[in-house]
Amino acid sequence: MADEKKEEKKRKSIDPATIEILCKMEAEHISNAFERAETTKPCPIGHSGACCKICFMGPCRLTGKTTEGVCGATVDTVAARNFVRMIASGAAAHSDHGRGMAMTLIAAAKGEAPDYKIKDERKLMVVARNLGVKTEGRSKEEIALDVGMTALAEFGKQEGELLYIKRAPAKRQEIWRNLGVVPRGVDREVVETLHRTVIGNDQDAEHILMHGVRCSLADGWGGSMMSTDISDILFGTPGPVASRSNFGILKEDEVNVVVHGHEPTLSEMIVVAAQDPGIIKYAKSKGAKGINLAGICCTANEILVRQGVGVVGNFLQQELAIATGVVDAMVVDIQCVMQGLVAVASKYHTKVITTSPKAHIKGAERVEFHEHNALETAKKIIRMAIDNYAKRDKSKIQIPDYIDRMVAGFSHEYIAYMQGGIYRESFRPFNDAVMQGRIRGAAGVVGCNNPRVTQDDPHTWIVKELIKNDVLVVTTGCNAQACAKQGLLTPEVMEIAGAGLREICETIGIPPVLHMGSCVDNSRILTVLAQCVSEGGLGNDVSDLPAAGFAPEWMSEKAVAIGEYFAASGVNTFMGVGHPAEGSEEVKHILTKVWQEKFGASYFFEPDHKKAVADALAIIDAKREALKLEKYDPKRYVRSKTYLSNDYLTREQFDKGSRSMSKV
Ligand code: XCC
Repeated sequence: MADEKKEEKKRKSIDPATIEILCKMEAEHISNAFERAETTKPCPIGHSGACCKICFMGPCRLTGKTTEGVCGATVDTVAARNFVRMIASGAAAHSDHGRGMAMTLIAAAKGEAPDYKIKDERKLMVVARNLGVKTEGRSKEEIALDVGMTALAEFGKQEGELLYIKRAPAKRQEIWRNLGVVPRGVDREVVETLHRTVIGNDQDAEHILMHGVRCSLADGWGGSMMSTDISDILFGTPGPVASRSNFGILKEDEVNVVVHGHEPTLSEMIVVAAQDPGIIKYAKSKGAKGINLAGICCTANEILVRQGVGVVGNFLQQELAIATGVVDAMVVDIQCVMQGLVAVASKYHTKVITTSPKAHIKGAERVEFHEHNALETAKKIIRMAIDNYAKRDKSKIQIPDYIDRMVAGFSHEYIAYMQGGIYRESFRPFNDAVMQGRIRGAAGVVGCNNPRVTQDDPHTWIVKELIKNDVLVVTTGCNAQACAKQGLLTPEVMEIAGAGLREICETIGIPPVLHMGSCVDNSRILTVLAQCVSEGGLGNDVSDLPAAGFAPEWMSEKAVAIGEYFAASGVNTFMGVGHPAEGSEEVKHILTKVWQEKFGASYFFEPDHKKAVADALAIIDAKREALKLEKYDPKRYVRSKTYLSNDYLTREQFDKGSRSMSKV
């Protein structure tokens, strides 16, 4: 019977630790997202983008014989409107996060947030230059203040162009200018998306979708990019760091504090507070051996890539983590936090603590976080967890014995550094390897979990298939965490990589799957693409590069915004699960055929992940042919006998103290 249950659960996840906890929760009659996905089927009309509820004459369900809403809106208009509203929400989420980072930088520069310091001066100078901020003869605080103010102004800018657009290749900027989609200010594009899609306004699918592009670019090349840059300035630019993942990193004899959400501001302080001798002493006074900090979703990625803090799991594991019975506090900030956490926590001793002024959950405890007393708040939260430690019900404890090793923290700066050292950093070796056919191409595999597909299966199948085919993979978000759990973020994965890719990775000293950070750090991937173009030899635009993007298990509106800005930046992008505008042939046509003509890349929604990879490889080969590169031949390069050593973890010059406190 137990085996039967396990077999049934295997359809839900490929992760044995997840399966073990799903069986436990079923035995304890505790609901979770996997189970709710069984009982709550998607509404077929909303699922296809054909439900219009933007006014109160409806909602109008454009299905069957109903071909227009009460106002006369067609399914194409309705599906396009729904689609760009997803983009607007996603862009708003990433960008509001970016705005928060700019405000933290300003507060730090003014001395109003004494617990935050400028950790990466080198990055501060680079960002200042990009934003046109003067650096000569000024203190780092003065520069940081201007960087923060300039970034903040980008959100509310009404005219002109976002400053970071200049980081895209010149040809791409021209394409955007000619199409009229260069974003002005981040907030303006989000607001205009909502305005255009109000009842009786923009009613031409292509016209609506073109503004969706503008809005998404304001996210990728605006809010998200600024968020990444400022996080690096405040907390350090990531470099490789060893860590571990999955439920096995939770400890039975220590106070477990799990941070979850997206922002690094509080979690960075929790990392500091967890090492405070007074706090550790307090934990010991309550019978615990110490404090074990771990993360879920993108808050986890933020403190993983900078501090080496371990990852409990990705999106679908948040409720399950509590069901191990050993999470003393789950500290959440913004985005991707399930309301179901509170119900699960009510069956255990776990405190769910909300911290953001923008997000509270009914029934959770609340400790509102503000920058000016950050460390104090972090300590208060950890003390709450310590006080809760003794309340565990020992009969309910079950920690699956799965721990996976990983190496994460590949910022674009570090990847460039590995290809030439501090004085000659570049993308030349990578570009040369692509030109010779040793590396066939590159792919970004990113995005969420979705219980409508087997958790982590499409994610990791795609990554493995790509590296087998000599395609270098960069990853972020919940895909990165899926990869971690399957051991795909270790140097050993070189064993399954194609010979050419393996040879180059060994030479450079990087694994074939590079964890670049959180979801806002998809902006790092945009920067890498721009760097590959400017390095030369692979065309003069992103759309010339043999590259592709995937979000095989997406569920969030943020993922739709990300996919859109990748496609509009010239990367053919494959989303999994299903098409949110399935009900409109016109929208599907525009996102694929018309986008291909306008942007040189299509926005595909392909639920069959095996087909998506086959299609992407065909596109990569076609790009190679258009560039007149060596035809890719998997047998051309043989496997070398050498093996990558682990010494790339000791690059002290790059580390510069930013990862001195790994929890592993
Ligand atoms: Fe959320 Fe960023 Fe999606 Fe994961 S990948 S489920 S958005 S945590 Ni961005």
